[in-house]
Amino acid sequence: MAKVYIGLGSNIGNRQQHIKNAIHELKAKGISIIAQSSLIETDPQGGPLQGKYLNGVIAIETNLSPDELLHLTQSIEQKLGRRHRERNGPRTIDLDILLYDQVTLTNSHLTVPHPRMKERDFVLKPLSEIAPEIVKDLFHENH
Ligand code: A4P
Ligand code: MG
Repeated sequence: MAKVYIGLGSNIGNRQQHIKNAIHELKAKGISIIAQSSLIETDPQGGPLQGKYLNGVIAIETNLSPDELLHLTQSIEQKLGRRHRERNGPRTIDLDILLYDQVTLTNSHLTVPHPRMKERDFVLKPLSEIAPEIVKDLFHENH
């Protein structure tokens, strides 16, 4: 089983409900949720003028490979009504694979660890709530 951290973000409509629905969809696909941060309201970073986000992080356990998991998270984004693909633009739900065990990988559609997570308080804050030691390590490893 791999332990994976997933970042959740929503800034359209009933943001809390979208996040709940995404977690429900993951469970329905056999994924165990082993930790869940609180949800925080955050100012949008990058992209066009848009509403505030609700952000959180969950820890899951899965037998899916990184690519299979991306496929699943993208199908959940689609199912929950994410249609606009504007980069950094508003979205009903965004699921980012932050960390997958100790795996480091880059291919045409997936980079793990998520390349921008270290610059983003809306990721680091909820992540440090459920995995403080990981956040500490992130900043010690590469210096
Ligand atoms: N992709 C590559 N690596 C990954 C990964 N580790 N996890 C690819 C998920 N996807 C990954 O993503 C674009 C492509 O990234 C995917 O097709 C996938 O193959 P997307 O979700 O379609 O587009 P996006 O999310 O708009 O772009 P991007 O570059 O992923 O942006 P981020 O990093 O997700 O940031 N401000 C606040 N306050 N809160 C937020 O949640 N989110 C963003 C989006 C910007 N500003 C924000 C927030
Ligand atoms: Mg994304």
